[in-house]
Amino acid sequence: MSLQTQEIAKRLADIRRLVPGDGVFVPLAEAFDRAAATIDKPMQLAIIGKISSSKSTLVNAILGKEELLPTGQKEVTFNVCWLKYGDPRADVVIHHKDGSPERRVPRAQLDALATIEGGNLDNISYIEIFDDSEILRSINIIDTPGLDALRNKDSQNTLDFIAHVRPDAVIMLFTHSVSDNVLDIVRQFNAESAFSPLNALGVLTKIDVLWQETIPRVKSALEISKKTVKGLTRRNPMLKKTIFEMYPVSALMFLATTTLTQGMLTDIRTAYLADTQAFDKSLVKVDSFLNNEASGLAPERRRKLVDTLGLYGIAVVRDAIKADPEVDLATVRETLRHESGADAFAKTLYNHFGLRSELIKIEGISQHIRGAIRTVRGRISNPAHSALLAQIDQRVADTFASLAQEHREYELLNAIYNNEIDLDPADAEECCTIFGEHGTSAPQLLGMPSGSTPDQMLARALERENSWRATIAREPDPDERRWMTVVLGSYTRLRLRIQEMKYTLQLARSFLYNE
Ligand SMILES: Nc1nc2c(ncn2[C@@H]2O[C@H](COP(=O)(O)OP(=O)(O)O)[C@@H](O)[C@H]2O)c(=O)[nH]1
Ligand SMILES: [Mg+2]
Repeated sequence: MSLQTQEIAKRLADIRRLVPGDGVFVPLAEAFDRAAATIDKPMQLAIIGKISSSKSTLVNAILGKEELLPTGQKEVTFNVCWLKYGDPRADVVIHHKDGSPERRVPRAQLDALATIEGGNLDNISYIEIFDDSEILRSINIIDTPGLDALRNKDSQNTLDFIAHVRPDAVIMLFTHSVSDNVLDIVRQFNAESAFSPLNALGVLTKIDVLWQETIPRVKSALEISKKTVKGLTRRNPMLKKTIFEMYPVSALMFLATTTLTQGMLTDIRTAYLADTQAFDKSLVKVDSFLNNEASGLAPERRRKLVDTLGLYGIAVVRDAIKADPEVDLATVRETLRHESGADAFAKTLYNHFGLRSELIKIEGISQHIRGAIRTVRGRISNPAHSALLAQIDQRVADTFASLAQEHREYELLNAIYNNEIDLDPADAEECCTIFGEHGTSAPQLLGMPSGSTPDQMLARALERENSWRATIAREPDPDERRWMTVVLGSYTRLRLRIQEMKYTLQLARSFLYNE
């Protein structure tokens, strides 16, 4: 927990003491108690979408673990899995709906869930799984079974769980055949909670399948799917209000950047060089690839390639081999990563979500408490209660005011990404940089090479401050001045932080090295 968050936690605890625990104040007391219980926990990120929309595969790919979450149609996949930071060798914990004690079982036994639970799968509320991937330190990932009208029970399970946990953020998965069904879900989520571009990302999944279905295949899956995304957002304006951006991703290929082996790369090279024409032709359909005897590969190896990469993944690897027959595994993995759409998606996941996980969480807490204040206000009839509530309201506002700058940055970024504000490209780029989209070290925020000295950085920050101040002074349009002031505020805050760090560094040097 950062110092800022600790400070907020302390202040909220102080305000909580003012809130009576009974009568009309109960919802507010509950909101404060909930805040106290969650503020030091990692951000909770839920993955939602229809069944088989690639949710579990995407989570495995993000974590770089082939089999962490079961995929396909195994029984486990019909349950909510809550991924937390911990020892990957630890038992998984099965939590029950009826209050019966939780059950710990070795992770390897998860596939036999029905047997473990004596067939009573309906009684499972969620399954806790531990892993040591770095991202889980700040973000817990909640993989849900999927929201489908056809599987009403599991959908209800997901909704109940989400209502209970109130995730701070979501990734919503869409397949290219986006049905009204998914949009209904989005609508439902929007009504029930506070998802907005600030805490929700969209993913158009299985773009490799989209490529497979598009004839002739002259464009890459990314190019084809970018069009699909555009069409989708144009036809469904509410998507824009609900998610930050929709990223096209093939989770299978993203995962293959972990699972592709040297042996598989060699197999593709062998098969391709054995008969290039037969190989190219076989990429039309999965069956043709599996039946391509000219490849010289045993059938199970062909199967393995399709399962790991999909046809499009194989085509991408083939193209890499075409361009350089000696291409190595690391290069191929990098190409796959790019063509899978993972580069753009992961960048946003880390920069937009990961680095802001505390802010997003605190935003959620702030909204929840403010909502509770409004509820209580609507029920109050006693003037003394009314005065007390006003006092609490003021102190809550003061507490969250320190977040104002970060929040404004966040909103402005959002407006930039959604084209709601028309900046010239250089200004937009500067905003993204100073707001941390390219990394959050001081040199990165300033767009300077690492290794720049504190004095160089101070000079740069000051120069940008002065330049923005002058621009603001010349700007007649108040709307323009508003976003410029946010940028100016960011430079000022950064300059003060660098100064403070420089001073601390000097103290440390003199103490440690007598310099
Ligand atoms: N071709 C292709 N198949 C995928 C992709 N992602 C997942 N799959 C397959 O689709 C099925 C469902 O995936 P899963 O991750 O279990 O979906 P979930 O139900 O949303 O968790 C599995 O058989 C996956 O191997 C993808 O990007 N491309
Ligand atoms: Mg799943």
